[in-house]
Amino acid sequence: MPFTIESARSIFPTTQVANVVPNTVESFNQLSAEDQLALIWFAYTEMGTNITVAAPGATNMIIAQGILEQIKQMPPMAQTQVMCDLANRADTPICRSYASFSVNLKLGFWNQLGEWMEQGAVAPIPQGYELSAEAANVLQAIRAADSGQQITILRNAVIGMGFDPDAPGSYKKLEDPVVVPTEMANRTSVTIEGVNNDTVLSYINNMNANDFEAAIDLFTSNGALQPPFQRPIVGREAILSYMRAECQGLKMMPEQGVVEPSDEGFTPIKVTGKVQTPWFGASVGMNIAWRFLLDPQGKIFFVAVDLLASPKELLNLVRQ
Ligand code: 45D
Repeated sequence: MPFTIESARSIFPTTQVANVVPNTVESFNQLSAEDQLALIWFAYTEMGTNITVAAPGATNMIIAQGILEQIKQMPPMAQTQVMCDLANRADTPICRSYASFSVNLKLGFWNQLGEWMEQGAVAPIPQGYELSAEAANVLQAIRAADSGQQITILRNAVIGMGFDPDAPGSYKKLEDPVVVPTEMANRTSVTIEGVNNDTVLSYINNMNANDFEAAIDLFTSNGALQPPFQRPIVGREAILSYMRAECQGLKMMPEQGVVEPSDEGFTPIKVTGKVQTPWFGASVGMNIAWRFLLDPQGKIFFVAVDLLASPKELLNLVRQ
């Protein structure tokens, strides 16, 4: 076999990804908890002027409701302490529960706290809070990023909070409710300039229909999916649970692509376009590349999803 998962990761090596995301999150994580909370507050409220957050209906907020109510009943100082604990990854019962939340539940949790902070029901960021010089730099980096990069920075900052007793990400995550795939009659089908490969088209169409079982059937049994800035997730079962947790309600709008000649039967295909998350709907279109490697049977051996450095990258379909 000419490829391993590791070597497949570097197909289409000229693809420029948004390194501003991991770099900014890394600097963010060095800041004090107070700076982190204030910075996210500023970034979030600034973005709020042109973005409407719509929490995905499928998120099981019930699981977080008890903790949210508990926080709401606390005196303001204690509320601030809970939020600082989350940012500090302190070992507290609330921080442990938070770590067990799914990504969507973590976002929904903070979204609720944010609303309450705005209404004054939960301690707000003190008026006139002055960011440290380092934090001001991080905020500046967020302002300079495009909206798709901004929401990815916010998301990655939020999912790293809380206390995971073992290695990061090792906590068994509570699962989001499974959504029913879109009925056949109501499904959409995409066209991609330069690509009419059935596997690629079915992948996108099934993902847009939340039909993860059908999407997973397109992978080889040891196939892998690599999300932006992450290691590949290997094997159908692992990919399926990832999709159930993180792909509900995504809208994928591929635009163009290129099919490379095969190498011992393995075909590299790059597709670029936009993806919308249910959290922000049509107000944020993320610039995305999919780098597929299909095996000789036309199954997905590997697909990387990249958040692109700039819109210009949408046109980078150069051959390897
Ligand atoms: O600390 O083909 C306050 C895959 C202040 C799958 C706050 C994919 C205090 C395969 C404001 C209250 C999934 C990889 C905090 C494709 C404080 C595939 C609150 C790609 C924290 C295409 C902050 C999918 C809040 C992609 C509420 C690229 C922040 C999906 C909320 C990307 C932030 C989705 C939110 C993204 C961020 C979603 C809701 C980036 C959501 C981001």
